[in-house]
Amino acid sequence: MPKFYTIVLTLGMLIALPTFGTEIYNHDLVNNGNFENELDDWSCSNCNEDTNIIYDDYYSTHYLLLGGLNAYQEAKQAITITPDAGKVTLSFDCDFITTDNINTDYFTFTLQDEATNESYIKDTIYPSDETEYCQQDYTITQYAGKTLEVIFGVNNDANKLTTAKIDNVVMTEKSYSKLTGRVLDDNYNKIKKAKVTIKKDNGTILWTGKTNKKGLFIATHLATNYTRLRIIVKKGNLKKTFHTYVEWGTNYNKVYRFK
Ligand SMILES: [Ca+2]
Ligand SMILES: [Ca+2]
Repeated sequence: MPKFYTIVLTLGMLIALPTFGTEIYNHDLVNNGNFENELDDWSCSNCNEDTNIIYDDYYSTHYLLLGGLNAYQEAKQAITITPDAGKVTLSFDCDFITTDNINTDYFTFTLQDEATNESYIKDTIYPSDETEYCQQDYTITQYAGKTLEVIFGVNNDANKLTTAKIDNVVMTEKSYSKLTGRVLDDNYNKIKKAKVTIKKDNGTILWTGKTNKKGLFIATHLATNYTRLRIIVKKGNLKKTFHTYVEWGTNYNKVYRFK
């Protein structure tokens, strides 16, 4: 663990703030990914709010509809992922609707580097694919720190329209987890000043500290994913190893009891 984090943790406990600095986070990076604010935050080529944002009465939601004869319509948004993001996922809902059978029509989803235009993901659906379903889920953690362009495009030739409905574009960034542990003895009494060491299963130490006068310890920046942690608690002659699974971007409250 970098020294900086140790200092932050110590101060955090002294002044009873749970965490500050780089905290756990678990949030959506896309602005207006549900198109409820029409095309705000999206840049659209050959499309506009009047024709390409549709209100669905049944589901009470707006969505983006791309597709116009003899045109390529495209909507895109640039999104920057935090450099130390723990896990990043991208998903969207999409229906591909075509009356054509020629593959000069298509829907394409592209994830590309804004700086270099390098494509990291390029998925294309053609009329011959005979699907109406193009919901996609991607894990894109490897692009942390980059600014990415999320691009939806629909191309049409002059005859027989092809469209794509797009909604709920979500890029979730999760970083770290936070574990608040309460250490109790056999009689459910809190144990103060117990030494706590948190290790990965392979023995790497992730965090060390002590329980406070309420018998609590607060371990932040546990940068692991679905990892079984060893929580080693020691006070006098008492020593016990507990196990807890943690996932990115999640708060945990656990009780560790000697019995
Ligand atoms: Ca919507
Ligand atoms: Ca066509």
